[in-house]
Order: sequence, then structure tokens, then C-alpha cells
Amino acid sequence: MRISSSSSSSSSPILTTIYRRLLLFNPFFVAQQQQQQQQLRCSPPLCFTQKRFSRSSSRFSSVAMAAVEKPRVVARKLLAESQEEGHGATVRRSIGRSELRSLDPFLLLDEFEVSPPAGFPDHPHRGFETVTYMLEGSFTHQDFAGHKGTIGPGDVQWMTAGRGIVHSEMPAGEGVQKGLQLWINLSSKDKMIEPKYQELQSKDISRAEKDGVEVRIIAGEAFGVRSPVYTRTPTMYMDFTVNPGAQLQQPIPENWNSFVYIIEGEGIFGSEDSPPVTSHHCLVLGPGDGLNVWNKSGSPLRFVLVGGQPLDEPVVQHGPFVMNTRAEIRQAMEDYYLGRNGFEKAKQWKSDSLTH
Ligand code: FJE
Ligand code: FE
Repeated sequence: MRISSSSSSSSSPILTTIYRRLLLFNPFFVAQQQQQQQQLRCSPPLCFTQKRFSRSSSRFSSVAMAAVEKPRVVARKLLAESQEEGHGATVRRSIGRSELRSLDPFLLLDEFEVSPPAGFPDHPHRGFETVTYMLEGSFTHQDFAGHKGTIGPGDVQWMTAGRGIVHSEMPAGEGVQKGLQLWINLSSKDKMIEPKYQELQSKDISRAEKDGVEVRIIAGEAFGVRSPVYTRTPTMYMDFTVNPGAQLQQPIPENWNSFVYIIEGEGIFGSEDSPPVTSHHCLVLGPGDGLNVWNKSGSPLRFVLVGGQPLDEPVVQHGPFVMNTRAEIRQAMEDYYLGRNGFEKAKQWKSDSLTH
């Protein structure tokens, strides 16, 4: 079940006042969804046992790939169209838009294209993780606890907001800075944990290659190579480049939800007779134990494959707060406004992006 909280959920006058002030001070709330909606479910039945994969750690191993016996096919195809977000920023949203509210445990996938002075100035998060993967250019983040850094092409910031983060995310260079931002929900037991960052520089991201396919392993395992990233909500995240004429078989745990987002080129996903799919499309995969991909075009195909174990919990989202109940959302808004329960530093703090 998923409920998107609306303004009518604030029952007492003080909470209504807090809510209105949040709306005034934080433009991020305005664009958020207002309707109660059923969560899209794509979990396959739990009728097969999970495969064991090779755990060889050699970087370019020639380990035999676990065969895909029950290939997943494309259950839904969505073109991510551009929309405005943050302050003048453009995102192509796939997961998180009204046609695909979420794909448990994933809440949002944005392909962002941002040139200064646009960006995502000071805003809070509670109850989930954000994973920012830079494709071109760089972004600087600053948070209310003094954490500051810049991620460049191929770098990843895996941020566990937990009980609370307030931060800004702004382009660091001139011109268009591009990347992907994925929001991964946290289970009820992890929603209020201490915030944590895992930052991976491009050079440190595990890679593997085999038969005309290269992969950068951000989370999980591909071709016998494992990423060091710790995923509190079990998740796999791979960036594949499939050369012309090459084919790929990638196992995906059977009970996980999974999707593909195409970055560049065109590819055939799921079954060999299906039509090729091009960039900016998100493909929700149906049940099965893995994915088959073919590149029958004349240029390289680049896409990310993401999978995660569904949490199967109620989701109540209000903008940047994602909790299990309406009462927890009201608590999050109150904590943010009053500077409590993890938001203590929110009251005094302003990023450079607002003072420059
Ligand atoms: C946010 C609207 C937003 N996609 N992609 C509402 F835009 C945001 C937000 C982002 C974001 C940031 C980056 Cl660096 C990349 C993004 C949305 O910051 F958090 C809410 N609540
Ligand atoms: Fe953010």
C-alpha cells in the first residue's frame, strides 16, 4: 500500500501552520503528488528457489555465468519526459511519476540535466536513501553536519538519509551536468538510523568485461565481481555497455523487483523478437531469474539495470519524507520545523548555494 500524504492530513492548527510554513519556505514540497494510490506491484510469485551465484573476486574473471533459465520480459515501458524540479533544474522522471508511482523498494528515478545557477538548494530527507550517479560533469553536495564534497563523471554518492539530512545538491561546473538519482526506501527498522554516506570514485568502482559487454558494478554482483557498497535494502545496480553484436545474460534474484533505464543507443530486452528500445526509456521487468539483452545495432548500448528486494511495507510519502504512517509524516514535518530528532542542525544551517 502506498499513500501520498496531502495537506488535509494535518489535523491540528499548529500542524497546519507548520505545514503552510514548510510550503512557503521549501519549494520542493509543492510539486509532490497529492493522491492516494495503490502501489504498483511487480513481485513475481515466490515459487522458485534462489540461485547461487559465483562469488569469485577476480576483477576480470572468466567465471561461467549463471544461466538465465526463466528470463524476465518487459512488463512496462515508459518514456521519461522532461519536467522542472528543484530551482530551474530539468529531470526526466520515470519511477515516481503518476504512471509509475513506485516500484518497491524504489521510490524515484530521475535523469537530471542541470546547468548553473539551477540546482537543488537546501532541502531535507528522512526515511530513505538517495543514490547519485554522475554521467557527465560534476555536482557539489553540502549538508547541515558539515559534510561537503564534489562528485565527477562516473562517481557515486550513496547517501542514507535515515532520521534526517538537510543538504544542497548543486552543479559544480559550467554547462550541463548530467546524472541519475535513485531513491531507495528503507525498511521501518532502518528509517530512523544515523545518516551515512558511501562515496565511490569512478576509479574505485568494480568493473568486469566479457564477450563484448562491459559492466561497472555499483552494487551487487556481475560476471563474478562484487561491489563493496553496503545496501541496507538489498539492491543491485549495474551500468552495462553492450557492444554492437554482443549479448548479455544477467541473473537477478527471483523475488526482486527490477528495471532497466537506457542511457544511450538501442537494445533488445527480454526476448529476442521484441522491438529495440532507445534512450530515456525505463523498462519494468516482469518475474523471472535474470535478464537477456541483445545489441543488434551498429553502436554501443549503455543502460543501467537496478533490482531490489521489495520491503512490502506501507509507504506514506510527503515530498522528501518517506515513512510508514501518516503520524510518522506529521512527526517528520514537526521535527524538521522545530529542529528535533535528527534535524537539530537544520535551524541554523544554510548552504553556500543560498548565500552566494
Ligand atoms: C527533492 C523535488 C526535488 N531529483 N535529481 C522534491 F527535485 C528533489 C531533489 C531531486 C534531485 C536532486 C538531484 Cl542532485 C538529482 C533529483 C530530485 O532534490 F528532494 C524533492 N523532495
Ligand atoms: Fe537531496
